[in-house]
Amino acid sequence: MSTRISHVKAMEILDSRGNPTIRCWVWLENGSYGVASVPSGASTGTHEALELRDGDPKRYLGKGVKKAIRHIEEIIAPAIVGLDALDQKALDQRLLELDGTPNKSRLGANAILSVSLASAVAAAHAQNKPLYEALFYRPKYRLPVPMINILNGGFHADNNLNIQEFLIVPAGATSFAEAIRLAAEVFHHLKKILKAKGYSTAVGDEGGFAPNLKEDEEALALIAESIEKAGYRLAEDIYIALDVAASELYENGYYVFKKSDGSRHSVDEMISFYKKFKEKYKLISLEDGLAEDDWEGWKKLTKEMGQKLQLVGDDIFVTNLERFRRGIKEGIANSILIKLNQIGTLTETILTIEEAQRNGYGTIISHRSGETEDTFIADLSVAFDCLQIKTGSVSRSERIAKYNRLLEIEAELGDRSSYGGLTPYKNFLS
Ligand code: 2PG
Ligand code: MG
Repeated sequence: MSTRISHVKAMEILDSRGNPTIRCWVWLENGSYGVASVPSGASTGTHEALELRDGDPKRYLGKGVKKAIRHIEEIIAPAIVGLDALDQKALDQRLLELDGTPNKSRLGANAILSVSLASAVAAAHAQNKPLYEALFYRPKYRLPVPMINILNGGFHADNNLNIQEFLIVPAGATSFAEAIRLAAEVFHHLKKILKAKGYSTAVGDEGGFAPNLKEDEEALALIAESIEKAGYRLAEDIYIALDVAASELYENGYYVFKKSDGSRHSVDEMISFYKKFKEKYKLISLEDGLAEDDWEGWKKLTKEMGQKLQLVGDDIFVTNLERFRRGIKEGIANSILIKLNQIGTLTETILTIEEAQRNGYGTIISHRSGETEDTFIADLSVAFDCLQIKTGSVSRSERIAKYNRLLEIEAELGDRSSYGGLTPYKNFLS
């Protein structure tokens, strides 16, 4: 039976922040089909591929995606009908040609990505394989270490924390299921501790708590305390990581703590904060410690801390092979955050993952702060042996959907799987 694409449909749905996004269906001639929904960021890098919004103030405050959907149905669909869904590269190549711009601004990266992913899902269904296996066959797979954002700040919460994400990393667990259990227990202990101190236990965009605190560092102390209260050892069972999302703090060469006291900090001061956090809280991973175009600062940060700390490039690389290659050449970071919608096709995303792996960079598959119940990224992380995934807290169903999918994959694989554990951090443990 033929795995050629027969038709494509798309519709406007809502993401976890109540903003419109795209859900797309790709059908094959043999009757199989795939569905995919695309996410949307808040702290987006300026070098990301373009997310096309209608800009019509009468609908969804300008955030509608009807134009992107029209592009799918009127421009993309007629051009891809007849292509074989098993040949993802050819499909994505056709999508790139149809768009013809460097940042997918003609058709919209949201439109293009939804088709690219829905077709990959359709191909998996047609072959009657789980998605991870259809994406990449391995005799044995490794489950990623979850980086769980249990305290939210920055653009993801209306509190006074400048740092966007405070994450726990249960790398000392022996399985993915155990990692999730540890994380959930710490989450509940953190809630109790916050409550006892009279802090808010309401959650932010990614399901982590979003209290007002005395200062950012207090979040680290509270998390360390909740790890201990839960009966685990900091930096043995569970580590702490940060995503500072520092592009959002950057102004005229300084990093400004806009959400708290408005103080300005140089690159050197930022690096000394990170050194203190490494020392006091045994920080294992730091994402976007500096801004997206602060290449000189990043070089310095990597030189000074890259031997003992995972330094993750998100906004600076934006999953873009060109920017990432420049970073590799200039000795910037030692790990890359991978977001499908920063670049806009599955094939380009895979090329960036493979480039990272060839160059000894860590790879973290990531959600966006605006998500849907789509679980594609869970399978993606397993298929390409990425060893780390960042997909929010252990609350809010759009986050849990990914963790639940990984639990399912681990159970389904049984002896054919192992857990990433300390492997991705082996250079940073001393
Ligand atoms: C990030 C992401 C996801 P956003 O900065 O890493 O956590 O946030 O999707 O808002 O860019
Ligand atoms: Mg980030």
